[in-house]
Amino acid sequence: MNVTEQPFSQSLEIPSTEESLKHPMEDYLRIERFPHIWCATCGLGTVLTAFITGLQKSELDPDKVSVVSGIGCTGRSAGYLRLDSFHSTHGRAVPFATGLALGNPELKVAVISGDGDLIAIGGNHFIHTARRNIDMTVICVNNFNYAMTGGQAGPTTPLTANASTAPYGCYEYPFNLPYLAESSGAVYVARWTALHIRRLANAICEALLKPGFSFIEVICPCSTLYARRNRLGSGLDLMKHYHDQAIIRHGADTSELQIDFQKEIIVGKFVDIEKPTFARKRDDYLSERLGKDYVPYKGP
Ligand SMILES: Cc1ncc(C[n+]2csc(CCOP(=O)(O)OP(=O)(O)O)c2C)c(N)n1
Ligand SMILES: [Mg+2]
Repeated sequence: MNVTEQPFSQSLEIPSTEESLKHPMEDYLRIERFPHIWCATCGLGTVLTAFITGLQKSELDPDKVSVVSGIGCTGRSAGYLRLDSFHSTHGRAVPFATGLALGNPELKVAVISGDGDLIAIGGNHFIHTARRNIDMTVICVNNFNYAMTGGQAGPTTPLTANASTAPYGCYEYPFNLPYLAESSGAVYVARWTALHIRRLANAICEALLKPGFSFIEVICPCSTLYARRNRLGSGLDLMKHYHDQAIIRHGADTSELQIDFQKEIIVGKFVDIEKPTFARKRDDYLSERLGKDYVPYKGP
């Protein structure tokens, strides 16, 4: 049969209405929870898209991937993913994820949470989990403030930036997160912005496949609080700022990655090293010390 004889829909392969209405990421999303709570031009949607893309690229079995979030706008990410996902308590996403990773070594565990959740209330858990090189990927969405609770200053708010608890501008020194992660022991450290969607997705894929504690900071627009209080326009204006001010510098010295208010943002992959994970180190060490008396834990 030549082309002219084919029925129209067959020759052009037009999908059925049901198929065409299906979102390409629907299988990974809890659509029944939509509409989501995020503001217009917030960057969290693109981060979630990058996460799903990175997960697909990694070819990990979604049944063996678990995502944990803490509290906050970013903390809602886990709940929108159709995976074994957990919305844990404030600051406790990382210890919750540690329990999952150690209890079931077959799982790949990822944490998606905010700067306040991971680095303020959860800061101690963060550094010790990196130190122990627990096998997990931590994605910190850094919008420079506690967005959900009204735009308070947090541990990453840049000097001079306005926040609801810093009406004359922030005068506390912020953390440089890639430096904190590397010096605490992370084996993979990268920073991207919500604009670098493809590079971010690739980094997420790499981090998920990396054994040990991997860390990605994502600089993300908060349009309703951070941008408004600082008169920076909409989330789209912040994306334009990332476009103009982000400089890709792979392998940069993490001690030089401080972010100053509305100044350049160094992005890239900074650390990618090999180091035995907590579980590997424990098993090797105790097998050597105890011989046959030590039975390594293989999971449930
Ligand atoms: C124990 C406890 N303290 C305080 C809060 C209030 N609280 C909810 S979200 C949040 C800040 C979250 O900030 P961040 O992690 O940066 O997330 P964002 O909303 O900016 O994405 C705070 C302080 C809480 N829920 N529980
Ligand atoms: Mg925040």
